Formats: sequence, C-alpha cells, structure tokens
Amino acid sequence: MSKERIKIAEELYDIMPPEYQDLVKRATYGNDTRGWKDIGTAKELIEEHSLCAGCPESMAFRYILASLPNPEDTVMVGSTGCTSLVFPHVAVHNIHSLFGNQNAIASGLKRALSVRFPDRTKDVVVLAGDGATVDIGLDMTLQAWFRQEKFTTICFDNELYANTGGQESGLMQKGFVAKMAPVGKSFEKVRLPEIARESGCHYIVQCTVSKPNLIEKVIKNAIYVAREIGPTYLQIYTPCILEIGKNSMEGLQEMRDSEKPSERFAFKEYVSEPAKELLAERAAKEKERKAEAKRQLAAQTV
Ligand SMILES: Cc1ncc(C[n+]2csc(CCOP(=O)(O)OP(=O)(O)O)c2C)c(N)n1
Ligand code: SF4
Ligand SMILES: [Mg+2]
Repeated sequence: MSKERIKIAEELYDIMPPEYQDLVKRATYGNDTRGWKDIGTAKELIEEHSLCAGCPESMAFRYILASLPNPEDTVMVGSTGCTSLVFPHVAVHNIHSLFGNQNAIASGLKRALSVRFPDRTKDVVVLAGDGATVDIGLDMTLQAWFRQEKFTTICFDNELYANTGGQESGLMQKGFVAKMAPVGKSFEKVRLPEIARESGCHYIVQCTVSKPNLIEKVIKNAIYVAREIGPTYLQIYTPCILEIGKNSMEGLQEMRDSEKPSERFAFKEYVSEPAKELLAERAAKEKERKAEAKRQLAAQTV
C-alpha cells in the first residue's frame, strides 16, 4: 500500500480540485491500521451521499470505505439500486454494472487486474442490493462462487427493491407487505448465507451495521480471504427506513432488534478450513505488531 498511487504531479497540483488535494493530504491511504475510528478525523472516502436522510446504507458505506485494507488498489463494482446512487461520491475506483451482472463484471475485472498487475495486490469488492444479488443477478452471483473467483460480494439487504418503490425480493421476510407488494410475501426469506457456503464461499457473515468494530473486522476478513483463497460473501442488514416509516435512530434500533439471537439477522459466520488458517496467521501477526508498538512506546517514555 502506498500514498504514491494518488500523489499529484507537481506541475498539475494547482489545477486539481481542492477535494482531491485534500484527499491526498489527509486520507488514510497507506495506513495499515485504517478503520472506522478514522471516520470524522481523517479525510473520508465518502463525505456526501444522495440516499434518504438517515438511511442505514450510508452508515454501512462509511464503515466499508473506512475498513478497506487497500483502498488505492481496490475496485468496487456496483449495481442499480439505492447503492448505485452513492458510487459517484466515492473516492475509490468503481464500475457501475448492468442490474444483476455485477459478479460477472467483477470476475472479468479481477482476472484482468491479475494479468495487468501481477506484482500488485488488487482487491475487487462487489456491493449491490438484495434484488441485484439474489433475484435478478442470482445466476451471476452463484456462478462466480462456483468458479472460485477471488473477490468479495457484499449485499446490502434491505429486504426489498427500495429504489423502485418497494417490490418483493427473495430476501424479503415471509408475510411482509411492502408498498408495491400488497398481498404479502408468501415464502420464507431465501437463506443466501447457507447457499453461499454450499456454493464454495470461504468466508460468509450475516450481520447488521450496529457494531462498527464487528463490521470492520468482517470486512477486512472477507477481503483478506478473497485475496488469498477464494470467494467471500457478506450479507448486511440495512433496513429501508423510508419503506418501514422510521427515522435514523429508529433504523439503528431496528438493526439492534433484528440481530437478537432468535431474530432473522442474528450474527452468522461460516469460515472454511483454509480461511481459518489464514485468519489465524493474520491474527498472530497482528498481535505481534501491537506488542511491538507497545514495546516501542514503552522505550520512548523511559
Ligand atoms: C436490467 C434492469 N432491470 C430492472 C431495473 C429496474 N430496477 C432499478 S433498481 C431496481 C431494484 C433494486 O433493488 P435492490 O437490488 O434490492 O437495491 P435497493 O434499491 O433495495 O438498494 C430495479 C428492479 C433496471 N434498472 N435494470
Ligand atoms: S429508499 Fe430506502 S434504502 Fe433507498 S435511500 Fe431511501 S431509505 Fe435508503
Ligand atoms: Mg434492496
């Protein structure tokens, strides 16, 4: 990782937009320990967004962007939906795919990047809604996992098609009545985390964004495992507060209520054996890094 990637050539510095100059000066690029705690103190990779005020997707976006281990060498792939409104504001390379084919685009992209930059770590992260991931894009989602493509798929699960006014999605809970699904869902919520495990994903988590430490950890784990081993999948509950008629704080409470052990967004984590090994190695190195930092601090204060 290095800030060099985004450095402005001296001759062009004065004509670059102030936002870009600010980004180069104060962003967390090149910082191995970057995470959600940098939000509000370092230049963020997303500052504005065009989602509804207080939408939990905006919080989820912030945590994801703050937690990417390698943002200057990450390409995100989006799809149509509320999430796609945000990408124009994001300071990470990104591609907008046609609705549903995000995992096909990401597969080609990841392979092309490996050929073009064989000596550089390039991470690819798909970020799409439940309609894109589970309904219209399900074929592309599954085929990428079957082929063991090395990228992370993140689904912002708001349990409906929010951007088009509230139609039923495969991830909608049974019985739910939405603005454009008036008879109520007649089937159970599709169990995509379990399908992901059966389809070859090596690291799978279902959670909400109510706990920033946890979300940072799972994002980093998912990206490290995808980089080294194979496909990873995160399903994150980001309720559509417009559809359920809640404000921002109530949206946060909705996430907390839905992650209780007996509820549908109770924390779930599946880790394959090779992924367990990799994560254990990383944890041991991280422990050593922290111990070393502590030793150095103690030496300085003597
Ligand atoms: C090929 C194609 N089919 C349908 C649409 C219409 N469309 C736009 S957004 C959307 C629903 C998105 O739902 P989801 O993926 O859950 O994202 P959300 O808006 O809920 O975040 C649909 C059906 C489209 N833009 N392109
Ligand atoms: S429609 Fe729902 S999911 Fe979309 S931005 Fe508004 S609150 Fe968020
Ligand atoms: Mg949705």
